[in-house]
Amino acid sequence: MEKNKQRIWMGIAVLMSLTLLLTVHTGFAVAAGKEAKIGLAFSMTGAAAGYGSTQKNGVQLAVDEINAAAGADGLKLIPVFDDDASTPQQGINVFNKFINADKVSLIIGPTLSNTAQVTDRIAQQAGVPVLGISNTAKGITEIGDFIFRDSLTENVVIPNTIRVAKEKLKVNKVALLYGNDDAFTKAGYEAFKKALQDAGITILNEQTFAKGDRDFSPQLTQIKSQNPDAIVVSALVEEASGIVSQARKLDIPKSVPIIGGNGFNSPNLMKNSGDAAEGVIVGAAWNASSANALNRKFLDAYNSRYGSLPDQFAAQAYAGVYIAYQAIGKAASPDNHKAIRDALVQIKGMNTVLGSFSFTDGRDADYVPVVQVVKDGKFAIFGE
Ligand code: 1QQ
Repeated sequence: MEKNKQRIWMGIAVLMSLTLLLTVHTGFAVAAGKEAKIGLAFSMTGAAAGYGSTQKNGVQLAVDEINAAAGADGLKLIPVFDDDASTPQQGINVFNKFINADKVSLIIGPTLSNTAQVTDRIAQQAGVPVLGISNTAKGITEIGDFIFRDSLTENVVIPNTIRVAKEKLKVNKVALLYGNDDAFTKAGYEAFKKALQDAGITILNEQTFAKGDRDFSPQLTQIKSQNPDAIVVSALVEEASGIVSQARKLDIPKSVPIIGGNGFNSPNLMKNSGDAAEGVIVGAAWNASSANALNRKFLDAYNSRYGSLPDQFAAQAYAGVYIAYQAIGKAASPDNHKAIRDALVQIKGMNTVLGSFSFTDGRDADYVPVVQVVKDGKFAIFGE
């Protein structure tokens, strides 16, 4: 009888030390040895397809690193990718599938704010956490307390861009051109307008276009006739590329810079517009030249796997997976959406490829933006 009791106590002691060992090694007290599905809704087709493929690359790289490091006992991620087709309707289908069929721990995406402003309501209602990695329009995280993002908003990035442009380029009067059929391009326009007004810069002219437009010569001809110091553009990369190319074809000289918002942050701008893109100025949440050690490692790993350097969208995706993993790992179980949400709120000063990362009280990203200029076909830090 005594012997049996002793054995039971020994068993308990061994179990406890094993748990302790696992906790010390992985940092995850309870979720060790488990798997968590994450849903990834990216635009692989449609108007925002220029962003989806590098987002997917960034996620895949982070997931593979995490799973390799987790070993046999650690928490592993199972990525479930789906194409949101750049439309709210397809975004809704994908979110419903992630929530009801795949039963994911957390959703990363969708690519566009225009889609997120609809899909995130579904996740909020279901109590499933969402981490946006490229949504920059205002109002996304206000949808509810399950909605987070690691992308800096246009309201944070644009005032900084305009301030630096005014200082360095002596911009006093501009023309403003924006897409009026998209939540992001409209939010970018409003952010630019306010930043320009606050900086005391005159807006000579406001022009609009829509997704899928190919000919911007009517707007640009009018803009040219008013001799602005710069042209300020809020557009997704397809339309941005057309505007940049056609401005130079219409002989608006490069001494009149084009200043863009987040839609310009894709290397597709240079691929599509070639030399015309030289000198374009764009505020961003990340630049490849960031000296942070984690970032150097990320650049090498991405480059050796995909044969190209990552863009801002890949970096935000890669950081997003690590942020999600940390929160899921802290939760009692990958099914406990509320605990994952609560763990996301706690993330402060996390070392990521975006720099030291925290969420604001409003679940937006809190880190420092940069201003870039296109130089020799690449995004360089403006003024360096
Ligand atoms: C948004 C954006 C796009 C340019 C990124 C894909 O910032 O929709 O919010």
